[in-house]
Amino acid sequence: MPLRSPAHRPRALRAGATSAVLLALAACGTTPASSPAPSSGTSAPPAASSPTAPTAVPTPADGEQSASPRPAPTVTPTPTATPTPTATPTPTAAGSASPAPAPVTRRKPGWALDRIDQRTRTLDARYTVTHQGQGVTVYVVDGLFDVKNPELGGRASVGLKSGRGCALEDGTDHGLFVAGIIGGRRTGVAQRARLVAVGALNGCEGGSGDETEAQQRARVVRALTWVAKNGRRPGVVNLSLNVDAPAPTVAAAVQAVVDAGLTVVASAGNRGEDACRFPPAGLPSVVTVAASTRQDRDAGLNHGRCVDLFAPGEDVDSVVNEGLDPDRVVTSEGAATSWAAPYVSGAAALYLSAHPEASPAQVERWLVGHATRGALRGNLHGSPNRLLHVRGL
Ligand SMILES: [Ca+2]
Repeated sequence: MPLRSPAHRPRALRAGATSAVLLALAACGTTPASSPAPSSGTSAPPAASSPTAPTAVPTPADGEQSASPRPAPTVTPTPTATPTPTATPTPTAAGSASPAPAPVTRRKPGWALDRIDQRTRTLDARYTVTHQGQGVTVYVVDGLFDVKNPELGGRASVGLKSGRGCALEDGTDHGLFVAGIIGGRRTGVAQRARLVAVGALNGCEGGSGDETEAQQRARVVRALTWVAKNGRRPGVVNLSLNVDAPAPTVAAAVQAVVDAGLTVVASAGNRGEDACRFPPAGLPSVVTVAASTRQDRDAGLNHGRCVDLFAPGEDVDSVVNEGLDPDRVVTSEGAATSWAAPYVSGAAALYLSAHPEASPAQVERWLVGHATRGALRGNLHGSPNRLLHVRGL
Protein backbone atom coordinates (compact mmCIF):
# COMPACT_ATOMS: atom_id res chain seq x y z
CA MET A 1 0.00 0.00 0.00
CA PRO A 2 1.38 3.39 -0.89
CA LEU A 3 2.28 5.42 2.10
CA ARG A 4 0.96 8.55 0.57
CA SER A 5 -2.62 8.05 -0.26
CA PRO A 6 -4.38 11.29 0.38
CA ALA A 7 -7.59 10.00 -1.02
CA HIS A 8 -7.47 6.96 1.11
CA ARG A 9 -10.65 6.20 2.87
CA PRO A 10 -10.26 3.99 5.81
CA ARG A 11 -11.74 0.60 5.45
CA ALA A 12 -13.50 -1.28 8.08
CA LEU A 13 -11.57 -4.03 9.70
CA ARG A 14 -13.76 -4.87 12.54
CA ALA A 15 -14.94 -8.28 13.16
CA GLY A 16 -18.41 -9.51 13.46
CA ALA A 17 -20.65 -9.92 16.39
CA THR A 18 -18.23 -11.88 18.46
CA SER A 19 -15.76 -9.14 18.98
CA ALA A 20 -15.39 -7.85 22.46
CA VAL A 21 -12.31 -5.72 22.55
CA LEU A 22 -12.28 -2.93 20.06
CA LEU A 23 -9.30 -0.83 19.43
CA ALA A 24 -10.39 2.72 19.42
CA LEU A 25 -8.98 3.61 16.10
CA ALA A 26 -11.90 4.32 14.00
CA ALA A 27 -12.26 6.44 11.03
CA CYS A 28 -15.14 8.75 11.13
CA GLY A 29 -17.23 8.32 8.07
CA THR A 30 -18.23 11.93 8.10
CA THR A 31 -14.82 13.38 8.49
CA PRO A 32 -12.88 14.02 5.36
CA ALA A 33 -9.36 12.77 5.42
CA SER A 34 -7.67 16.07 5.27
CA SER A 35 -4.39 16.31 3.56
CA PRO A 36 -1.53 15.41 5.77
CA ALA A 37 0.56 18.17 7.14
CA PRO A 38 3.96 16.78 7.68
CA SER A 39 5.75 18.51 10.43
CA SER A 40 9.42 19.11 10.37
CA GLY A 41 11.25 16.06 9.40
CA THR A 42 8.21 13.93 9.04
CA SER A 43 7.06 12.32 5.91
CA ALA A 44 4.89 9.89 4.15
CA PRO A 45 1.63 9.58 5.88
CA PRO A 46 0.10 6.21 5.64
CA ALA A 47 -3.48 5.97 6.62
CA ALA A 48 -2.74 5.04 10.13
CA SER A 49 -6.23 4.89 11.35
CA SER A 50 -7.98 2.76 8.92
CA PRO A 51 -10.30 0.52 10.74
CA THR A 52 -13.48 1.56 12.31
CA ALA A 53 -12.87 -0.76 15.11
CA PRO A 54 -10.56 -3.60 14.60
CA THR A 55 -10.85 -6.17 17.20
CA ALA A 56 -8.35 -7.88 19.29
CA VAL A 57 -9.18 -11.06 17.65
CA PRO A 58 -8.49 -11.89 14.10
CA THR A 59 -10.91 -10.28 11.91
CA PRO A 60 -12.68 -12.25 9.31
CA ALA A 61 -12.74 -10.93 5.83
CA ASP A 62 -14.41 -7.67 6.60
CA GLY A 63 -11.47 -5.80 5.32
CA GLU A 64 -13.19 -4.73 2.19
CA GLN A 65 -16.16 -3.11 3.70
CA SER A 66 -16.72 0.53 3.85
CA ALA A 67 -15.94 2.22 7.07
CA SER A 68 -18.56 4.83 6.76
CA PRO A 69 -21.65 3.11 7.94
CA ARG A 70 -21.65 2.38 11.57
CA PRO A 71 -21.53 -1.33 11.96
CA ALA A 72 -24.54 -2.81 13.59
CA PRO A 73 -23.65 -2.57 17.18
CA THR A 74 -23.18 -5.78 18.96
CA VAL A 75 -23.44 -3.81 22.09
CA THR A 76 -25.72 -4.71 24.83
CA PRO A 77 -27.22 -1.42 25.77
CA THR A 78 -26.78 -1.74 29.46
CA PRO A 79 -24.33 0.81 30.52
CA THR A 80 -22.46 -0.28 33.52
CA ALA A 81 -20.60 2.89 33.24
CA THR A 82 -21.37 5.86 35.33
CA PRO A 83 -20.41 9.33 34.34
CA THR A 84 -16.89 10.20 35.08
CA PRO A 85 -16.68 12.80 37.77
CA THR A 86 -15.55 16.08 36.42
CA ALA A 87 -13.94 17.11 39.60
CA THR A 88 -13.03 15.31 42.69
CA PRO A 89 -12.40 17.25 45.80
CA THR A 90 -9.39 15.82 47.48
CA PRO A 91 -7.09 18.72 47.83
CA THR A 92 -4.22 17.08 49.53
CA ALA A 93 -0.91 18.63 48.98
CA ALA A 94 0.48 17.61 45.67
CA GLY A 95 3.99 18.67 46.23
CA SER A 96 6.08 20.30 43.63
CA ALA A 97 8.79 18.06 42.38
CA SER A 98 11.63 20.37 41.72
CA PRO A 99 12.46 23.95 41.01
CA ALA A 100 10.58 25.16 37.98
CA PRO A 101 12.40 23.99 34.89
CA ALA A 102 12.86 26.26 31.93
CA PRO A 103 10.30 26.00 29.17
CA VAL A 104 11.27 23.86 26.22
CA THR A 105 9.96 24.74 22.80
CA ARG A 106 9.67 22.42 19.84
CA ARG A 107 9.32 24.16 16.52
CA LYS A 108 7.06 23.03 13.72
CA PRO A 109 5.38 20.25 15.63
CA GLY A 110 2.41 18.42 14.19
CA TRP A 111 -0.84 20.35 14.48
CA ALA A 112 -1.97 18.39 17.51
CA LEU A 113 0.97 19.27 19.74
CA ASP A 114 0.85 22.79 18.38
CA ARG A 115 -2.83 23.05 19.34
CA ILE A 116 -2.73 21.75 22.90
CA ASP A 117 -0.21 24.25 24.23
CA GLN A 118 -2.33 27.27 23.31
CA ARG A 119 -5.84 28.51 23.91
CA THR A 120 -6.58 29.94 20.50
CA ARG A 121 -7.12 28.14 17.24
CA THR A 122 -4.54 29.95 15.14
CA LEU A 123 -1.46 27.78 15.39
CA ASP A 124 1.92 29.31 16.14
CA ALA A 125 4.12 26.43 14.93
CA ARG A 126 5.40 25.85 18.44
CA TYR A 127 4.90 23.40 21.23
CA THR A 128 6.15 24.70 24.54
CA VAL A 129 6.06 22.93 27.87
CA THR A 130 8.04 23.18 31.02
CA HIS A 131 7.70 19.80 32.63
CA GLN A 132 8.17 16.96 30.19
CA GLY A 133 7.08 13.89 32.03
CA GLN A 134 10.38 13.22 33.73
CA GLY A 135 10.02 10.76 36.59
CA VAL A 136 6.65 9.54 35.36
CA THR A 137 5.88 6.11 33.92
CA VAL A 138 3.14 5.68 31.36
CA TYR A 139 1.79 2.17 30.88
CA VAL A 140 0.64 1.49 27.35
CA VAL A 141 -1.92 -1.26 27.77
CA ASP A 142 -2.21 -2.30 24.16
CA GLY A 143 -0.72 -4.65 21.65
CA LEU A 144 2.97 -5.22 22.27
CA PHE A 145 5.28 -3.07 20.18
CA ASP A 146 8.96 -2.55 19.47
CA VAL A 147 10.22 -0.67 22.49
CA LYS A 148 13.61 -0.23 20.84
CA ASN A 149 12.29 2.11 18.19
CA PRO A 150 14.71 5.06 18.33
CA GLU A 151 11.81 7.51 18.37
CA LEU A 152 11.02 6.28 21.86
CA GLY A 153 14.38 7.57 22.99
CA GLY A 154 15.46 4.51 24.94
CA ARG A 155 12.77 5.27 27.51
CA ALA A 156 10.49 2.36 26.66
CA SER A 157 10.49 -1.17 28.00
CA VAL A 158 8.26 -4.21 28.06
CA GLY A 159 6.34 -4.74 31.26
CA LEU A 160 4.00 -7.65 30.64
CA LYS A 161 4.82 -9.81 27.68
CA SER A 162 1.43 -11.12 26.71
CA GLY A 163 -0.18 -11.67 23.36
CA ARG A 164 1.26 -9.81 20.42
CA GLY A 165 1.13 -6.56 18.58
CA CYS A 166 -1.65 -5.12 16.52
CA ALA A 167 -0.57 -4.13 13.02
CA LEU A 168 -3.22 -2.18 11.23
CA GLU A 169 -4.09 -2.75 7.62
CA ASP A 170 -1.58 -0.18 6.45
CA GLY A 171 1.15 -1.57 8.62
CA THR A 172 0.94 0.97 11.39
CA ASP A 173 1.58 -0.62 14.76
CA HIS A 174 -1.25 0.41 17.05
CA GLY A 175 0.65 0.27 20.33
CA LEU A 176 3.69 2.00 18.88
CA PHE A 177 1.64 4.82 17.41
CA VAL A 178 -0.06 5.30 20.78
CA ALA A 179 3.27 5.28 22.60
CA GLY A 180 4.71 7.80 20.16
CA ILE A 181 1.93 10.25 20.91
CA ILE A 182 2.52 9.93 24.62
CA GLY A 183 6.27 10.14 24.63
CA GLY A 184 7.92 10.01 21.22
CA ARG A 185 10.99 12.19 21.02
CA ARG A 186 9.57 14.20 18.13
CA THR A 187 5.88 13.49 18.36
CA GLY A 188 5.20 12.99 22.04
CA VAL A 189 3.44 15.19 24.55
CA ALA A 190 5.79 14.12 27.33
CA GLN A 191 9.21 13.63 25.82
CA ARG A 192 10.88 12.47 28.96
CA ALA A 193 8.29 10.08 30.32
CA ARG A 194 9.07 6.41 30.65
CA LEU A 195 6.94 4.12 28.55
CA VAL A 196 6.06 0.57 29.46
CA ALA A 197 4.39 -1.81 27.02
CA VAL A 198 1.79 -3.98 28.69
CA GLY A 199 0.48 -6.67 26.40
CA ALA A 200 -3.30 -6.71 26.36
CA LEU A 201 -4.12 -7.81 22.83
CA ASN A 202 -3.39 -10.68 20.55
CA GLY A 203 -3.29 -9.06 17.18
CA CYS A 204 -6.13 -7.08 15.74
CA GLU A 205 -6.92 -8.30 12.30
CA GLY A 206 -6.62 -11.34 10.20
CA GLY A 207 -4.39 -12.95 12.74
CA SER A 208 -4.70 -15.58 15.33
CA GLY A 209 -8.43 -15.87 15.42
CA ASP A 210 -8.50 -18.40 18.13
CA GLU A 211 -9.38 -16.28 21.10
CA THR A 212 -12.88 -16.15 22.32
CA GLU A 213 -14.53 -13.02 23.58
CA ALA A 214 -13.98 -14.18 27.12
CA GLN A 215 -10.32 -14.78 26.41
CA GLN A 216 -9.91 -11.30 25.00
CA ARG A 217 -11.39 -9.72 28.05
CA ALA A 218 -9.34 -11.94 30.28
CA ARG A 219 -6.22 -10.73 28.51
CA VAL A 220 -7.16 -7.11 29.11
CA VAL A 221 -7.96 -7.86 32.73
CA ARG A 222 -4.65 -9.67 33.14
CA ALA A 223 -2.81 -6.66 31.78
CA LEU A 224 -4.61 -4.27 34.11
CA THR A 225 -4.04 -6.56 37.06
CA TRP A 226 -0.36 -6.61 36.25
CA VAL A 227 -0.30 -2.81 36.25
CA ALA A 228 -2.19 -2.59 39.53
CA LYS A 229 0.37 -4.85 41.09
CA ASN A 230 3.54 -3.62 39.44
CA GLY A 231 2.78 -0.09 38.35
CA ARG A 232 5.04 2.62 39.65
CA ARG A 233 3.84 5.95 40.86
CA PRO A 234 3.68 8.54 39.62
CA GLY A 235 2.09 6.67 36.78
CA VAL A 236 -0.48 6.85 34.03
CA VAL A 237 -2.27 4.06 32.18
CA ASN A 238 -3.38 4.54 28.60
CA LEU A 239 -6.25 2.44 27.34
CA SER A 240 -6.86 3.00 23.66
CA LEU A 241 -9.33 0.16 23.58
CA ASN A 242 -12.95 -0.42 24.40
CA VAL A 243 -15.20 -3.28 25.23
CA ASP A 244 -18.49 -3.37 23.41
CA ALA A 245 -20.63 -4.56 26.26
CA PRO A 246 -20.73 -4.18 30.01
CA ALA A 247 -17.74 -5.89 31.51
CA PRO A 248 -17.66 -6.07 35.29
CA THR A 249 -14.30 -7.79 35.30
CA VAL A 250 -12.75 -5.04 33.22
CA ALA A 251 -14.36 -2.38 35.39
CA ALA A 252 -13.02 -3.99 38.55
CA ALA A 253 -9.54 -4.31 37.07
CA VAL A 254 -9.54 -0.65 36.06
CA GLN A 255 -10.65 0.36 39.54
CA ALA A 256 -7.81 -1.62 41.06
CA VAL A 257 -5.37 0.39 38.97
CA VAL A 258 -6.92 3.66 40.13
CA ASP A 259 -6.88 2.42 43.72
CA ALA A 260 -3.18 1.77 43.28
CA GLY A 261 -2.78 5.47 42.61
CA LEU A 262 -2.34 5.47 38.86
CA THR A 263 -4.28 7.75 36.57
CA VAL A 264 -6.27 5.89 33.91
CA VAL A 265 -7.05 7.49 30.57
CA ALA A 266 -9.35 5.78 28.06
CA SER A 267 -10.53 6.35 24.54
CA ALA A 268 -14.22 7.13 24.14
CA GLY A 269 -14.54 4.60 21.33
CA ASN A 270 -15.34 5.00 17.70
CA ARG A 271 -18.85 3.87 16.92
CA GLY A 272 -20.34 7.30 16.80
CA GLU A 273 -22.44 6.32 19.79
CA ASP A 274 -22.78 7.00 23.48
CA ALA A 275 -19.35 6.50 25.03
CA CYS A 276 -20.93 5.27 28.27
CA ARG A 277 -21.67 1.99 26.56
CA PHE A 278 -18.08 1.18 25.75
CA PRO A 279 -16.04 0.68 28.87
CA PRO A 280 -13.50 1.49 30.06
CA ALA A 281 -14.84 4.75 28.63
CA GLY A 282 -17.03 6.34 31.24
CA LEU A 283 -16.01 4.18 34.15
CA PRO A 284 -15.67 6.01 37.43
CA SER A 285 -12.28 7.65 37.88
CA VAL A 286 -11.32 7.09 34.27
CA VAL A 287 -10.51 10.11 32.14
CA THR A 288 -12.51 9.55 28.97
CA VAL A 289 -11.30 11.21 25.78
CA ALA A 290 -13.15 12.04 22.59
CA ALA A 291 -11.42 12.98 19.34
CA SER A 292 -11.31 16.45 17.83
CA THR A 293 -10.18 17.58 14.40
CA ARG A 294 -7.71 20.14 13.17
CA GLN A 295 -10.67 22.49 12.75
CA ASP A 296 -11.61 22.06 16.40
CA ARG A 297 -14.66 20.02 15.62
CA ASP A 298 -15.96 16.79 17.04
CA ALA A 299 -14.52 14.02 14.90
CA GLY A 300 -17.87 12.28 15.06
CA LEU A 301 -16.84 9.23 17.06
CA ASN A 302 -18.19 8.25 20.48
CA HIS A 303 -19.56 11.09 22.53
CA GLY A 304 -21.86 12.16 25.33
CA ARG A 305 -21.94 12.70 29.05
CA CYS A 306 -19.26 10.10 29.77
CA VAL A 307 -16.70 12.11 27.82
CA ASP A 308 -14.47 14.26 30.01
CA LEU A 309 -12.65 16.19 27.34
CA PHE A 310 -11.53 16.27 23.73
CA ALA A 311 -8.04 15.87 22.38
CA PRO A 312 -6.74 15.80 18.81
CA GLY A 313 -7.49 12.51 17.10
CA GLU A 314 -7.32 13.15 13.38
CA ASP A 315 -4.32 13.55 11.09
CA VAL A 316 -1.90 13.32 13.96
CA ASP A 317 1.79 12.52 13.87
CA SER A 318 3.36 9.59 15.58
CA VAL A 319 5.80 6.74 15.37
CA VAL A 320 5.89 3.73 13.06
CA ASN A 321 8.41 1.01 12.47
CA GLU A 322 11.28 1.78 10.15
CA GLY A 323 10.10 -0.82 7.70
CA LEU A 324 6.99 1.22 7.09
CA ASP A 325 8.71 4.55 6.81
CA PRO A 326 12.42 5.27 7.01
CA ASP A 327 11.79 8.43 8.98
CA ARG A 328 9.68 6.49 11.53
CA VAL A 329 7.23 9.35 11.88
CA VAL A 330 4.07 9.62 9.84
CA THR A 331 0.78 11.44 9.90
CA SER A 332 -2.34 9.38 10.32
CA GLU A 333 -5.39 9.89 8.22
CA GLY A 334 -8.89 9.74 9.47
CA ALA A 335 -9.93 10.05 13.07
CA ALA A 336 -9.52 7.70 15.98
CA THR A 337 -10.05 8.01 19.68
CA SER A 338 -7.09 5.65 19.99
CA TRP A 339 -4.99 8.63 19.00
CA ALA A 340 -6.84 11.14 21.19
CA ALA A 341 -6.45 9.33 24.50
CA PRO A 342 -2.64 9.27 24.45
CA TYR A 343 -2.49 13.05 24.16
CA VAL A 344 -4.28 13.17 27.47
CA SER A 345 -2.08 10.45 28.94
CA GLY A 346 0.94 12.51 27.96
CA ALA A 347 -0.61 15.57 29.54
CA ALA A 348 -1.23 13.63 32.73
CA ALA A 349 2.46 12.73 32.71
CA LEU A 350 3.38 16.40 32.38
CA TYR A 351 1.23 17.24 35.37
CA LEU A 352 2.59 14.37 37.44
CA SER A 353 6.15 15.37 36.71
CA ALA A 354 5.29 18.69 38.34
CA HIS A 355 3.12 17.14 41.06
CA PRO A 356 4.35 13.59 41.61
CA GLU A 357 2.21 13.02 44.67
CA ALA A 358 -1.04 13.94 42.97
CA SER A 359 -3.83 11.38 43.19
CA PRO A 360 -5.71 10.19 40.11
CA ALA A 361 -8.59 12.42 41.18
CA GLN A 362 -6.32 15.43 41.33
CA VAL A 363 -4.84 14.68 37.95
CA GLU A 364 -8.28 14.35 36.47
CA ARG A 365 -9.41 17.56 38.07
CA TRP A 366 -6.47 19.38 36.55
CA LEU A 367 -6.97 17.89 33.09
CA VAL A 368 -10.65 18.74 33.05
CA GLY A 369 -10.44 22.06 34.84
CA HIS A 370 -7.48 23.26 32.82
CA ALA A 371 -8.96 22.32 29.46
CA THR A 372 -9.89 25.11 27.08
CA ARG A 373 -13.60 25.71 27.31
CA GLY A 374 -15.71 26.65 24.36
CA ALA A 375 -13.00 26.04 21.78
CA LEU A 376 -14.85 23.31 19.93
CA ARG A 377 -17.28 24.22 17.20
CA GLY A 378 -20.35 22.54 15.84
CA ASN A 379 -22.43 19.76 17.24
CA LEU A 380 -20.65 17.99 20.06
CA HIS A 381 -23.39 15.39 20.48
CA GLY A 382 -23.67 15.97 24.18
CA SER A 383 -19.98 15.93 24.99
CA PRO A 384 -18.60 18.75 27.11
CA ASN A 385 -16.92 21.59 25.27
CA ARG A 386 -13.44 21.10 26.66
CA LEU A 387 -10.23 20.74 24.70
CA LEU A 388 -7.01 19.46 26.23
CA HIS A 389 -4.58 22.19 27.30
CA VAL A 390 -1.13 21.57 28.69
CA ARG A 391 0.43 24.95 29.37
CA GLY A 392 0.60 26.64 32.70
CA LEU A 393 2.05 23.99 34.95
CA1 LIG B 1 1.29 26.08 19.70
